[in-house]
Amino acid sequence: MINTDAIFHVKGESQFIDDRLTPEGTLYAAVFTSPVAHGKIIKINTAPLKRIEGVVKVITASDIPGENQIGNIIQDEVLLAEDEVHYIGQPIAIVVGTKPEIVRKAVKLIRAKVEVLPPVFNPREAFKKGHLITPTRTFSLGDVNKTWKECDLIVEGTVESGGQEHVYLETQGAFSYPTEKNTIKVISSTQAPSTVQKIVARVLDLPIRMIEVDVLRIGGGFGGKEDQAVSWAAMTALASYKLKKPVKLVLRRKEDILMTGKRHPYSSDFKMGLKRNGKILAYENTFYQNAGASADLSTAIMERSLFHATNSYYIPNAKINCASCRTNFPPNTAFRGFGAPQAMFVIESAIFKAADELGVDPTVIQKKNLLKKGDVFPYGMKLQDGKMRKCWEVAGEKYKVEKIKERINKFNSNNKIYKKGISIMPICFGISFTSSFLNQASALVHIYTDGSVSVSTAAIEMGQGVNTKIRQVAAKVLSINIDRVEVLSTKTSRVANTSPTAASTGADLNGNATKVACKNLMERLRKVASDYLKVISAKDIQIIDEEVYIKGRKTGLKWDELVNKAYMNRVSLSAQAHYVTPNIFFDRNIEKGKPFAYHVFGIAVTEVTIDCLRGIYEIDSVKVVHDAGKSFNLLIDRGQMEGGIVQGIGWATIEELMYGDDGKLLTDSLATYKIPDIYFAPKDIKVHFLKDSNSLSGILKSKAIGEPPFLYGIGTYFALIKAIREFRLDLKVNFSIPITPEKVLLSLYEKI
Ligand code: MTE
Ligand code: QUE
Ligand code: MOS
Repeated sequence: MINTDAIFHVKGESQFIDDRLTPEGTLYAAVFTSPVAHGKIIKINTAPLKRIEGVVKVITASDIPGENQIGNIIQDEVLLAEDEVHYIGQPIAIVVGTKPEIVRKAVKLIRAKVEVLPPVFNPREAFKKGHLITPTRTFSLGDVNKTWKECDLIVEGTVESGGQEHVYLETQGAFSYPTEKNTIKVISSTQAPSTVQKIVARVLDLPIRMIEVDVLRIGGGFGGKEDQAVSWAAMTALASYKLKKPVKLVLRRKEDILMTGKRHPYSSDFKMGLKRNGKILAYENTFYQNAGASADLSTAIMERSLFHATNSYYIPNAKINCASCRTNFPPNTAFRGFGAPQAMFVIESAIFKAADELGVDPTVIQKKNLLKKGDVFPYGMKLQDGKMRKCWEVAGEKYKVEKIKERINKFNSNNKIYKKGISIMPICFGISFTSSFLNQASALVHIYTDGSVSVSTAAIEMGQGVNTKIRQVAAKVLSINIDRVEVLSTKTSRVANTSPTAASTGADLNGNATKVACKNLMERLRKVASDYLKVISAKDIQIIDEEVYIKGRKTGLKWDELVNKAYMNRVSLSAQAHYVTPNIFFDRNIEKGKPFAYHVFGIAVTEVTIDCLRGIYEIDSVKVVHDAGKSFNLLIDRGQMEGGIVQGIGWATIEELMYGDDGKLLTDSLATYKIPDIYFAPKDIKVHFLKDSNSLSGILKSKAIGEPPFLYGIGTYFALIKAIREFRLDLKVNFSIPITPEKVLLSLYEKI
């Protein structure tokens, strides 16, 4: 079944914030932001704006009726700066006027007198100064200190990974309008409508019930529209509350790139101890997370880094440390993988270095330490199944990895200018929000008297196909044609207290809630049928493909008639259901528990070719064996795989954020910040979903698919390093992402 939205997207009929018809009298907002990375505001001069026709109002912090505070997990972020600014692009004032062009022009005329204070951009420097978002945390298993002396080899090193801009197709934005009695409706491009609702209420000093947030769909989020979607919603809500007019704010691409947070850059240390045969005995590391100027989701992201520090390996002695460091960048935020990619790049680097010193291929160490059923993670959870090793075996056989290696060796000895490299990237990713309370969802299902059905859940459709999957679940449980089912917009007045659509849990949580609601409705309908057909027990009634059966015998009663009978008999055709992921918990006092419903596994085999004259490279193929459980939508899951892989490769290779010494982002457009296009994407992406797999707690036995494929992109880094090595044996690897063609070229020829 294809994604319900696909045809509308292609025809340009899908509505994003800026496509929605606006009422007459709609005003537009633009944001005046900090020109310096750290400073004290002396004076803001808005006088020149008085001369501009069409400017209606300039809003600053003093206009806020409630709290000037938008921090969610930690309340450390103002909506509009008051006396200090902490990053370039931090909002200071909002200009509201009759046209988008007018307010943008007006913003440029505002003058800020700011006393510049020294900024900090490096997370290690911030750490030394004690600028932490939260106290450091450590996960540990066994005893690393006692183990080092048992090791034949100990490798140490540092690893860097850069940030990443989300480049969702639809930039951030919101549209708010006032209704009766001071209530405000907010149309927001967000993954977290309840967060937006709660914080808008806080800013306006209104009860949450007076704010309604509605999201039809968003043009991509990738994690960037959880907490980061709040500002624009709050600004438009504040303006419309003050002016009693509809107000719209949709960022331009450049504004979005400059003002919003990105993936967290990490700077990390590792130490790994092994036996000569490649068995890892001990692993210790420290992540210095560059959090930016305020917490946003940094603490939760830091936690996921801790959980994924040992990737797909069993390591009996591990000590994982993480510090979330406050710097003068925009607050960094969720991005597909949520701290796991940064953590996995570190351990894969450690393995690569250890393999070098042992004189073996990294795959020898990878394979030797791969997780098996019953192994314990540093956070205390036991692995429930043996699919990790299964993926490794299947990949080896299916893609004939040894044959590829031979072919590559031959190619490399026959070519001077072009060199090929291959890598294997195993992944193991935990599914569930690591904050257990977030693992809940509700659904509201209505059957109308014509037999058509609407479903409302907490899920946000962002291109990942969750609405299609929910439609499939409803149609399957109700046993009706999928065309009868509509998934409605995600609205806080229909489904309340929602968790963000994140952590890859959208389909699992909301699909399961939908399933429960539909099951309840079916039970009622079977009772209606048994009463009408005078059958003693409703258990003997089946409803299959829109027909009613008694013990397998057709009755002639059809779905629409049955629904109508229920209505005429005053039986409710609406159901609300709540679902919670069973048996998960995590105790942060001892840093142990069972935080995940299950794990997703897979292996990617990546082949690359570099041009050693020019440093440019091509990704020949990425071949994956992936455990998606029992997928019920292979088309969507394949789409998520391909998109995730390419996005992960982008982070590892060409997406490079560059800043001036003053902290100004220089790569502020898609001309200077290059993301993968179709020519850069792997020539060949093969995806094999592991057969005979299922999941007990995923929806309809499937496994979550959203984030894990991103992690395969890390393999491209190591394939490139291997290829460079073929040209230059004495390459000193400095483990650093992204590995741009420019860096490849330099590494091929620079003097060591
Ligand atoms: N796919 C598309 N097309 N657009 C997106 O914004 N976000 C990713 C992933 N796939 C995203 C996407 C991220 S970060 C997550 S957490 C999941 O989708 C969220 O959706 P799900 O929980 O329904 O998988
Ligand atoms: C993965 C995620 C999220 C997460 C934990 C994960 C996420 C998110 C939160 C979160 C945590 C605490 C809060 C809150 C949100 O945790 O997206 O509001 O108080 O928002 O493992 O993707
Ligand atoms: Mo995804 S980073 O959990 O929105």
